[in-house]
Amino acid sequence: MTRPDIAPPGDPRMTTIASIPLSDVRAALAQPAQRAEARWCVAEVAALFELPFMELLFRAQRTHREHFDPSEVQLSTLLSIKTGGCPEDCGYCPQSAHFDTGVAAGKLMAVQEVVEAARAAKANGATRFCMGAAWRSPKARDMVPVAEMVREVKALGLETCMTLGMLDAEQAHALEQAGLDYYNHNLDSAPDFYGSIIGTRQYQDRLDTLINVRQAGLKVCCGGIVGMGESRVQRAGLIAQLANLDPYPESVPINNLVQVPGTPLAGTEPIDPFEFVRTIAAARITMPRAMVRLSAGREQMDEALQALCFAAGANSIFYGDKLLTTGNPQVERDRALFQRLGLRTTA
Ligand code: SAM
Ligand code: DTB
Ligand code: SF4
Repeated sequence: MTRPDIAPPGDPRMTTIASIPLSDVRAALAQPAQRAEARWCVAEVAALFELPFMELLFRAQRTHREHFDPSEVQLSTLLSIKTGGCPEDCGYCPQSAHFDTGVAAGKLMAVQEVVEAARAAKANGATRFCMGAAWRSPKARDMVPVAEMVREVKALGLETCMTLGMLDAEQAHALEQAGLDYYNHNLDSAPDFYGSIIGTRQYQDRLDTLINVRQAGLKVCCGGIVGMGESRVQRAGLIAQLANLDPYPESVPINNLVQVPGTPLAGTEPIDPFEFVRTIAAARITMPRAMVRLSAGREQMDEALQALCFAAGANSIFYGDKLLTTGNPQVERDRALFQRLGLRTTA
């Protein structure tokens, strides 16, 4: 479906829209659920990126306000429950065994240690606890302790999220039965850029895991990374892929590459900060009801840039002094930022 709201004035596509009966256009605008299910083509998303910055920000802010309180931010805390030694070769990742990054391979944490970390996250104000493992996919023997972690963390009154790599249908079902709320599995990049970043797993593998997660009745957390040397059209390609998932993810983490020495992507030309904000805005416009998370890379950003991300429709962050293996702003610094911006955190 062509969207009347993204064609700039004078754009020839307006002629196409003019040829659609007005009643159809009105019906589409009146039924948000239908609009959300409409497919976005890469060119349409690229057209969003091409808008003048202020225009893009205004459109994103307008969409944000239709569905959310723009002064509210949701806090998720991450914990690496199994660090390093991963057999995959994701070119951005400090935990891949293919690269020498100084991250030591560890074992799966004990359930009670995980529960203690979750308790501390809750005491600090987080509402979601996301547990990540450096696996290609969980082994059968891992599923029992992992399910136990979900049950115990959920019992603390936190939303639970896990990111364990690829899942088959049975594993997704087992996690759902344990009470998992969200599964994080990122598409990471546009399909035509993906192969230059990761060789050990195909784009289709990721889509298959997302299908298994959805079919098990879990909520989907799925996003990507920018600043890996991709083009603007490829950033638009990532956003279009995410927005065209049916339904689109409930949570969309937008990561800015954290460059870690030893990974193949260390030394990549960093993305223009305004281009990062544009990516957030495009995610907000194309996935209006999703939680759009300003994810990795915040420690390298100043407060003004983070504020622009919130203005562009980000309404969630990773909160806590650490991401998985790299740093994140200290909680005191984040609290001061919320105070300065008059942001409230989700209770
Ligand atoms: N091993 C599992 C997997 O890949 O699905 C789960 C953990 S993995 C670390 C989760 C996500 O973290 C990746 O998909 C990627 O989007 C993000 N990530 C990893 N390293 C990053 C980096 N250096 N900068 C930004 N995001 C990163
Ligand atoms: C996501 O999209 N970003 C998080 C979470 N999902 C698992 C991970 C960021 C990792 C950054 C690099 C590190 O700390 O190792
Ligand atoms: Fe392994 Fe996940 Fe890192 Fe890829 S992103 S190397 S799968 S931990």
